[in-house]
Amino acid sequence: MTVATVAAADLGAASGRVMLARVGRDLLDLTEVHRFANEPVQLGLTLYWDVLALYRGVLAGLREAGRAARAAGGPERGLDGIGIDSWAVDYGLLDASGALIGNPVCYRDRRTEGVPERVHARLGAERLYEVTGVQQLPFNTIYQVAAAHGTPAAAAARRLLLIPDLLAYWLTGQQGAELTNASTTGLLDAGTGAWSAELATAVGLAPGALPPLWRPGDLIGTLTPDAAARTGLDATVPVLAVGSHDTASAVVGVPAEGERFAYISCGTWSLVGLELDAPVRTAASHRAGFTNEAGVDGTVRYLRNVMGLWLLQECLRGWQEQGEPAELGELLAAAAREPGFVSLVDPDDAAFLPPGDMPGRIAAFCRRTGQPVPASRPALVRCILESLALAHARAVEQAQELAGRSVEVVHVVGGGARNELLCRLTADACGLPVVAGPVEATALGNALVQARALGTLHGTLTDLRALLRAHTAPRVHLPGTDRSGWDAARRRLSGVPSLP
Ligand code: LRH
Repeated sequence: MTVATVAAADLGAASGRVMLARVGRDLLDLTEVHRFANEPVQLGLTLYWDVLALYRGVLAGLREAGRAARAAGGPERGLDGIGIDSWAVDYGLLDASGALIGNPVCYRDRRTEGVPERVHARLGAERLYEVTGVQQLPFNTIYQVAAAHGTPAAAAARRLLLIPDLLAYWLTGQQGAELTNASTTGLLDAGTGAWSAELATAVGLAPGALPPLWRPGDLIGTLTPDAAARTGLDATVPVLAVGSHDTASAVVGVPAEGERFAYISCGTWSLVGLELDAPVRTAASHRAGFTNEAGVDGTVRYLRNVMGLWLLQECLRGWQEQGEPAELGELLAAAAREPGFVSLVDPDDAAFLPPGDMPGRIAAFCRRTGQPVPASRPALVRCILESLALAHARAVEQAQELAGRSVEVVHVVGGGARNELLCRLTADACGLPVVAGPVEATALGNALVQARALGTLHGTLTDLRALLRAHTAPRVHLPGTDRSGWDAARRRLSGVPSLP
């Protein structure tokens, strides 16, 4: 086929969207056909995802994608392919009949507090890092499973499916685990590329609970009659494995040339790192909190989680809830006029992870570290964005040191690429040009991998990125020449106790 017409379903922690993409050797266009909210629900002590609402959103989006594709003269069956990606680590449990047991728990839930320490006391933190290569964030699947061990739900569980795989199961009836997302769980042995039976057993997973692995590009299955009827698509439409971890798809969607680049996939999180051929599993890398996640085509996503725009999103959500919403564009413009380097926080401080009163927690951080509490909303936003830019720069620098590779450009993709102030501050803090865009890198990466699986495109990630460069127009932010403010800020923050 010379043009592949595919749907990319991309589920983020705040919203989901279905994009219709048309991809050919000299064609790449993407249209958003459906967007829906993704709001976790606090019920009693637990924070859940409303995964059935996500499924409903995906079905509605696929229906819309098929309708739009047919109207534009696309394939008779509606679509040539469907790919699903989402945030990492979270999962649903199935009972012996294949039915979902309860709602998946959100990774920001507090159930894993203190759990990594318990797991490490038994298995050894260093050894876990050697086996999995994965950074030890409290919400990794392995700690969530350990936290739930002994509950009635865990006792009834026969299968664990990560979120995109759960949706693919409902669409096709096939169960599996796509590799890039599986690599975030802390249950995959990076040496063998297979699930670690030892780790699974150690946290109480039933034998066989972890399903066979799919690789990006594999055929998952075709639509069930029910899914076909609900989407108006033909039952022959294939669901294809893509980089189902959103960050893996986003990295495919980085329009880089060559290999001397760092990327920041910037949304709710900032995932900051390098694309490597081999993992870095040194003690220094472990201490610095770097992870080796599986990328598409056997690449390694060597990166660090920086708390990202979550800090700003939570402020906005809080103001909205109090009935005093802010207009983001105006707020960013005002933040750009604020004086710099007044107050800085460490965005990675564990206090910022759960939902809640973000301005209050930032104020508490400032008080604790002897800095002025931001006196206005613009001052608060300036503090958040400067702190994020510094954290980006620190991670870019550390990644280069730890991996022994130097970079000449930083690509910012995802929603954060739209935030000019953040991109400019990041360029200044890194002392490197920032190439900002595409905003929809994840959906583009998802669609490109599908088009290659369908035989429309050929070649390596470099070839896919050449197509991206020809069809997207990223914006370049050059760094300022005066580094003195940033250097002083770095020194100031490195004196703060919560920093490594
Ligand atoms: C970003 C992301 C990130 C994970 C986090 C849970 O959406 O997938 O890569 O660490 O969510």
